[in-house]
Amino acid sequence: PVDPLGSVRPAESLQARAARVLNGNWRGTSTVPSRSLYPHQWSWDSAFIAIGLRHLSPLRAQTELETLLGAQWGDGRIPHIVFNPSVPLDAYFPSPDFWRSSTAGRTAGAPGTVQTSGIVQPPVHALAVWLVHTADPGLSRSRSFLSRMYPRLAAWHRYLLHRRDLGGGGLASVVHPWEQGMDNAPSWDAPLSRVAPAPARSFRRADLDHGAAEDRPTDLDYGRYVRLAADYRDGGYADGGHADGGRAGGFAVEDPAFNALLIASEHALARIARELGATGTARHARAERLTTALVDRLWDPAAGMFLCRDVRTGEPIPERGVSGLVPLILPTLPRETAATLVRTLCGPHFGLGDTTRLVPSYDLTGHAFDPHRYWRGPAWFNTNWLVERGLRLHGETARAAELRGALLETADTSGFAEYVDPYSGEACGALGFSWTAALTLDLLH
Ligand code: 9YW
Repeated sequence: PVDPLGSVRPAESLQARAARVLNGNWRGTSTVPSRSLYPHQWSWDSAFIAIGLRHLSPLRAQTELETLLGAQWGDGRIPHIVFNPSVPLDAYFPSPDFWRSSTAGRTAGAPGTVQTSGIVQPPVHALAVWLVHTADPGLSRSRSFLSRMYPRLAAWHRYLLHRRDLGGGGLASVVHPWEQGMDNAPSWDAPLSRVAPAPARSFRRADLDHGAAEDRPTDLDYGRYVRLAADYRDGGYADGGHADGGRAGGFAVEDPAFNALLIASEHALARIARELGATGTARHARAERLTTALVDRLWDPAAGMFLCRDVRTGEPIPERGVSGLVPLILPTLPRETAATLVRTLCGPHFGLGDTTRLVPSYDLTGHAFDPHRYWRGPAWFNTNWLVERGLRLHGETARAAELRGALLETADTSGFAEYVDPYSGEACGALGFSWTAALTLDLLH
């Protein structure tokens, strides 16, 4: 860069630019995922953001999580969006007047003071709380951060393990594709095809004001998302339980990434419990039982990875998505399972270190693969960060280092893009995306 007086200034470092993104997206008590596309607080975004923010400001990282957990419902659920009341209603769809949390969610204990959505997102929170604590234990203790967060996190996990065990096998189910966070992943196509779409004229997609239509989910997908969310709302956000396999006519899926993050968070909760003076043993034991259930129910030996399970049909969903690689973050995965996952990651379906430098969100050889459309092929930074962590955990240090290098380079060249073409690294979606910047900071430390 050349300033007006003609002297050359040193280029701003990657770290400084990542910090600038996060500062620009900070709204005083939380961070928006993207200034243009997502103007409120999102649940799993905030967890990833806090993991990066802790290197910049441990206080802000704690505040980010406190704000989110402050919007927790009485039944323990952490909503996937906490709405900012100063943002116009038409800036994002579905808006607070769609979810109507404080009225439709009253029985489930939705807060009256803040508007939220009524569905959830992956439980990365206990992991984030623990990592944020370790960045500045002194500050954390002086603010009683862990002792204030612990009961909320425990209630959150209780909600998922009891109210959401719709398959009856000990795992949590998602009742909407948005809950799993990978909105239009091909794994949802079959279970979603049974849902009657809401008519296109009954809602207006605000996302298309900011994002290219060919990079976003289709209108038909959106119609189905709207129908599922409206039905859940109209049922008072009640969870059916195992007896009827969830609610009649709805959508219920056991997803490997969602459950792996729950297990990783259960291990983190054990560490938090120890820090607070308990033993944490029962929590580690529960994480162990969950790991066994995950392998029993979702491991597919022929695919060499984990698959989603459709709770309605009881059958595995034969689509290879990055979600099925995320259990690599689990410390006590059987050795052979972890080794097979690494082989799958580096084989033709994901191509890591061969045809790709970042992990695509979906099978490169799959019938629905599209390198630009959202969760149907592009590489995302949060899932890649998880895989990098998993590789390191299982001793694959050279592969982890390569992936880390590719992530840092692509974050830089793409302008901290929301997601990228898995072959070329070309930026897609929004730029200046918060979790991309946050996880860049984390990888730099
Ligand atoms: C949407 C905010 C969210 C993420 C999700 C992602 C997307 C919202 O953005 O969903 O309107 O499509 O799929 O994982 O939390 O970044």
